[in-house]
Amino acid sequence: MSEKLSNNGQLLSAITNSIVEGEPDETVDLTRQAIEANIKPLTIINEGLVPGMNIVGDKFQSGEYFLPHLIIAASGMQRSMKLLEPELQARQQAVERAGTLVIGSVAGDIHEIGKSLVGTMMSASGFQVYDLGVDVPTEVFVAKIRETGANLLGLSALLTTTMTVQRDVIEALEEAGIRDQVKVIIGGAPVNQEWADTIGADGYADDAVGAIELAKQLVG
Ligand code: B1M
Repeated sequence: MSEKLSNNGQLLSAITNSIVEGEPDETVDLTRQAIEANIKPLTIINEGLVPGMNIVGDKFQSGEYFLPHLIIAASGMQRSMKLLEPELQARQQAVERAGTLVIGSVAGDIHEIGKSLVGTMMSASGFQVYDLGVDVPTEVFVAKIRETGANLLGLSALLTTTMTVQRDVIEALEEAGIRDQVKVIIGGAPVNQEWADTIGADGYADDAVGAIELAKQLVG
């Protein structure tokens, strides 16, 4: 159990350090303290948890950390997200259904946290959300759009090797004759607006807040 930290900045830095040091129990405990200290959930995510994940990613890339470090860091963040999701939901005002979103991480990609954050925030902003999870086969996206009549599709890809699958999904929508019925939003660390333009997506968002703004522009 971590000692109680009173200062908000210290608390956020301690959350970051607990992720980097691979102490998931500590991460959860500090997240709980941050919620009790009335720090906004998005601040806890963006200034506490995500910087930690980025440092872990950099250390993995430089060879200092290995796969188990990524897995432990992700478990701390995911457990904290479970505490933060109701807080995120509670702080958004209930609004009229803005649209229906099908979202998932594309085939071959098991990165879950960013995709789930986008799904939660969209749901809290009034969208009906069908989260298909990770490593979603292309045909499952197409089938879910048909089944639900969703007007938005969100495709997350965290790897340079899976970002090309976002294009495959758009091509599959075209082949199925339903490309015109749905706006496609893409996101994830290796993608950008240029990639969205290249593959004919309707838009790219850098983060969850950007995804909500974009979705509202596209179907609001
Ligand atoms: Co992986 N991984 N990983 N990983 N991992 C990265 C992505 C990497 C950048 C690390 C690095 O080398 N620096 C690197 C990718 C390099 C590349 O291709 N460019 C990498 C690698 C190489 C791998 C493996 C290949 C490692 C291996 O096996 N040798 C492997 C691949 C597995 C697979 O998918 N097939 C792998 C595995 C894993 C774990 C399973 C261990 C774990 C994921 C656990 C889980 O999700 N349950 C993991 C983790 C944790 C990471 C890092 C460290 C953190 C990712 C994360 O959760 N970030 C990551 C490094 C990094 O990102 N700095 C890394 C926090 C999250 C809130 O941010 O997901 O970016 P993010 O989402 C953001 C935005 O991107 C955006 O909004 C979100 C909120 O702000 N966004 C969207 C995301 N989706 C969106 C969709 C939208 C809009 C916005 O609209 C639809």
